[in-house]
This record gives sequence, structure tokens and C-alpha cells, in this order.
Amino acid sequence: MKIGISCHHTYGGSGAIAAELGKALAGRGHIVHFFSQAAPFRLGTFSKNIFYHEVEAMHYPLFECPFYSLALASKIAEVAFYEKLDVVHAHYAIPHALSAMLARQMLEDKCAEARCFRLATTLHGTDITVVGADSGMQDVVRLAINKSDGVTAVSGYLRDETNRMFSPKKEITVIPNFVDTSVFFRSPDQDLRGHLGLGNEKIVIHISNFRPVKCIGDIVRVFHALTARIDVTMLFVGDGPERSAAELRVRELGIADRVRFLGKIDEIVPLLSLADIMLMPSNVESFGLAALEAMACGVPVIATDAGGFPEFVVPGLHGYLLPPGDIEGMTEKALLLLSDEPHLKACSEACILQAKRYETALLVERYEAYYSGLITGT
Ligand code: GMT
Repeated sequence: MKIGISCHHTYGGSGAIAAELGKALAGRGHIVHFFSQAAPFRLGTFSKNIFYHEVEAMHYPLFECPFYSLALASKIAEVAFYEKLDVVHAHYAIPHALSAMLARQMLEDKCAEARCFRLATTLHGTDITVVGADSGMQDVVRLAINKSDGVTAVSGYLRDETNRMFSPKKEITVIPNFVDTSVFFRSPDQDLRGHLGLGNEKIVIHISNFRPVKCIGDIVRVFHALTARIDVTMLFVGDGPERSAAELRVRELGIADRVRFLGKIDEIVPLLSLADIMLMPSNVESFGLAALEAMACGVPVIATDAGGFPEFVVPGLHGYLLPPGDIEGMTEKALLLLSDEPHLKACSEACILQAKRYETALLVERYEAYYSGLITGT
């Protein structure tokens, strides 16, 4: 197949999933064209089957905002016309599915005989959150969903929320996030421990884009409580709007020497391989790719029972799930894991097994079958 993938290039789960999906599809012989503002952060390798089209929004003094969605639509239409794309896979309804819809109209207008691509849209969560914050966006998201040929969501939770909020005309198929366990596996590096100035203490890790939904303040509170009970260091990986406040709070609490803010790092496997547990106290998380990647590296997670986590984290087996904001509960469960070595080891092994159920190859086959169904209309 010839597949276009439209996605965000930034540090985040949807861009990671789109890039990994495209790479895996290319590895299976499909031709893949990426459309984004910059190269997706996980794209990395070269492949004869991968093409990347940078979408540059036009800046003009009269307009306050550059026209990214229109530039994206034009680029998709151009590539789809010349390369005869079979499918365009939009990661997010807005703006990516909308731009692809517009591209389709451009093609139809340009040439009545032009073979038009099928539009697959994957919902990752923020479409829903955006509408939660601004109900004026509801109709535009609904339009993008209804005009797609097929819609997938990354969890049962997100499918149900989408059905509740938009009553879409089409059935939404769940295809969960995935992880390549030949890349994400535990490979401890004692030298890295030394480079980071770590001793033999326990290590807690968090990886995200530090958006308010990640509840970074809750992590600081849980970690502060842990420092009073055990020898432990916190690794924060990523960057974003909540980082400065967290750094300030860490200093105020006098635990700055126990916390490392490492910033955005692409190579996260070495860091996950040092970690004993991951903290993900998000208010809501449509799936939680960072947690799955941690599990693949044998890291149990303390997360919330909100959103998609309960679909792949079994409490007591792969970590624990607590209600959002339950600092005491999260602290107790973290202590339970960090102070009971056999329990931690058993959970770590169970996490590795669980992650294998979300192996990239298995889920990419699901997307492949999904695209084929859209093309053949079955
Ligand atoms: O979590 C983020 O802030 C990034 C966001 C994104 O758009 O990249 O992640 C969303 O998509 C991921 C991939 O499907 C999911 O694993 C994340 O749970 C989801 N984030 C939220 O729902 C907050």
C-alpha cells in the first residue's frame, strides 16, 4: 500500500506511535509518506520506503496566525495526486483529519478521475480534551470524525468517551498503543548510574511533556513523602509548562539533591533500565504510552485508575492504580514496591510479559488489516 501519515512531530505519544507505525509499515514493504511540521522525533532511521514532507505554514504580515492546516491540506493533496496514495492516516481529528478531508476535496476538484485515498483517523485523546475545554470546537471535531472513512481510538476508554461526547455515525475501532520489545527491554548500564551521580538507592522515574494533565505537582508530593522513608532518587525526563513550578517546589522542600530534571531525551531505554518504578499520576490519560514502554523495560507503574491505564495495568501485578490526587495511596503503594524486593521483581517480570501482548508487530498487523478493509470497503 501507499500510505500517508499526518502527525505531530513533537515529544509525545501520538507522534511516537505515528513514527513507529510508519517505520514498521515501511519495514513490511509499504511506501510511507510522513507529513508534519518537522521530522517526527522518533523517525530516526533511513529507509527506501519512507518519505518525509515538511509542511511549512505560510507567514504573511496581514495574518496573525500562519495557515498550517491549509498548508498541510495542500501538501497532502499534492503528494496524494502524484504518488497515488491509497490511505492517509491522520493522527488526531483536528487539524490532521480536517486537512486530509480538504485535500480530498482539492483532488476531486482538480480532476474528477483522480483516485482518492481513504481517510483513517486515529484519536489519541487531546481532541476530546480540547472540546472539554472549549465546547465551540465540538462540531468541527465531530465533522472530522464523521467524514473519515474509518476511525480508531487508542483505548476502550477513549472510544467510549468519543461516543458519549460526539455520537459519531461510524463505529470506532480500538487499536491500542504498542511497543517494540526488541528496542524497549531492560539493559542496565552501571556506568550510566555513575555518570548520573547515582549510588545504590532506589530510582523513581517520570517521563512526559509536563502538561497540567500529568499532575507533576502530585509526583513531587509523593516523592517528598518517599524521601522521608527510604533512600531514593527521582528522575524527571521531558520538559513542558509545569517543569519550572516543579523545580521551584523541589527546592522549597529541600529535596533538590534527590531529584534530577534531565529535560527532553530521546534515548529513554537506558534511563528506564535504571528505574525501579514509574510514577504517572495523570488526571486522565487516554492510553499512557510512557507507562507501557516502562513496563517493557521491567518497570512497574504507579498510575491513576482514570482513562486507559486500567486496560493494561493490573493492580498488584504490574504496579498499582489509585484515584487521581490520592497522594497517600500512591506513596503507600510506591513504598510497598520499593521496600519489598521479591514483590518488585515479580511485578517487573510480569510487566515485561504484559508489554509483549502490545508488541509493535501485532498491532501494526491490525492497522494493516484496517487499511485494507477501508480500501476494499469490507
Ligand atoms: O500525553 C500527552 O500529552 C501527549 C499526547 C500526544 O498527543 O502525543 O498523548 C496522547 O496520545 C498517546 C498516544 O496514543 C497516549 O498514549 C496518551 O495517553 C495521550 N495523552 C493523553 O491522553 C493525555
